Amino acid sequence: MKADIVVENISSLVTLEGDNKPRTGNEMGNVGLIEDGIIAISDDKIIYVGKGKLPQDIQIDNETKIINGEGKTVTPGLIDPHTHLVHGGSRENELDMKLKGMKYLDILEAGGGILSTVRSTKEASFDDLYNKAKNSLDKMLELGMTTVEAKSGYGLDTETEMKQLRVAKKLNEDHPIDVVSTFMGAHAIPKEYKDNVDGFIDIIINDMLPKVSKENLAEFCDVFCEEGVFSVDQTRKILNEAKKYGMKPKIHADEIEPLGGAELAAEVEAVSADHLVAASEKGMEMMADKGVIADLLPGTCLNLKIGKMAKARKMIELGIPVALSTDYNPGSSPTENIQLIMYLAGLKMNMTPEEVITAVTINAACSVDRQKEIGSLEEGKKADIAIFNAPNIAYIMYHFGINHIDKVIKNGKIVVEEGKVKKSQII
Ligand code: IZC
Ligand code: ZN
Repeated sequence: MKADIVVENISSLVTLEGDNKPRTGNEMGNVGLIEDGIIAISDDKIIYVGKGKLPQDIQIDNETKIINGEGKTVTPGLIDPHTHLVHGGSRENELDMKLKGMKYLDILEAGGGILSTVRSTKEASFDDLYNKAKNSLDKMLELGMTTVEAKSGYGLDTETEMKQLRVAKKLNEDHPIDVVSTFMGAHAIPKEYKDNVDGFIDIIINDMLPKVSKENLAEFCDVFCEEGVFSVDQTRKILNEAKKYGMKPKIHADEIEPLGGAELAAEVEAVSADHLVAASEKGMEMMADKGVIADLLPGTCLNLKIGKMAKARKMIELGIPVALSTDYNPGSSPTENIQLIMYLAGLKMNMTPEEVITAVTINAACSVDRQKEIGSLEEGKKADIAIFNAPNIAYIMYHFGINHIDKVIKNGKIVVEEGKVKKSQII
């Protein structure tokens, strides 16, 4: 077979080779590292991963692009399984309130927070939302991300929820990054339903879910299960309905208050429970038992000034597969920078560099149910590859606050060079 691209002499080739299952416990530290590695690509697939030279049956000719991997770390393209990518406006006006000590849920209660972004998103046209989200996707690609989950939830009415999801679908078609969609109509309670939450849930169940499903706009369904937002019973009801349409459950669980979101995630066999800063020990044990992925978002904890982080070490010890995300959104985590999240996971949650890489590759792939195609560098998988200007993975997390990406290969095409999106990729 002929190779179109070969990356050779790779100082640290991090393959994550394995069985396409979420990694737990000690397995999270085993990243399949090859020193002096080599990887070959044909069309959009990986055809060889190994050490030293290519075997005889892989041909190269003068059309083959050869990349020197000396001094570089090569990993699977990074995957972000939790973002609120598509939204209108920004919320820098809340910074002052936050610095004066006002809490996230109090800002929401006063009609700001998510509800402020709902107003901006309703006002925005399809093109406004598309262009803003595309800009973020370009930044994400430059930071090494090749697959990103994107939630709705800034419409809270059927039409605007569907507008957000249609934007995500179009971006998935147009942009090099793969966008995986999640319906999150249950993200906040609209003001007009403040005293009639069940009325709003009826709309989610009887209007939004059937229409979103009919247009095939979402693969997952998520609910913000939190004090003053949706209760455990309400979350259960919505997710059980979503399952009837084939949507896989995710939960914003125990982000601020210990409501029992982790327990519910185990009960409904959610693919992931996200945040979990306030999760109970029993909830964590139940998640471990059911194999629910803990998707942790340390950037949000930092930015909300909540003064603590999810107990990543405890979760790994209990055998919960851990993934990491930016939670990119205009309120609690306005950053596209997964490399910054990787740094925080290490320095603030004591995850090792190996565990962190596992959490943003194979475990993140499992969190968006794409583990058969992406998340590791193995023969037959998609050629989604991040090449870092770093001799090893520890260096990426140690030298913090900058972008370490040299190149990104997506579907077998070089889409980022010297840390910048190639012009031909810009639609
Ligand atoms: O816009 O504040 N936590 N949802 C739940 C968010 C944060 C996003 C936001
Ligand atoms: Zn979120």
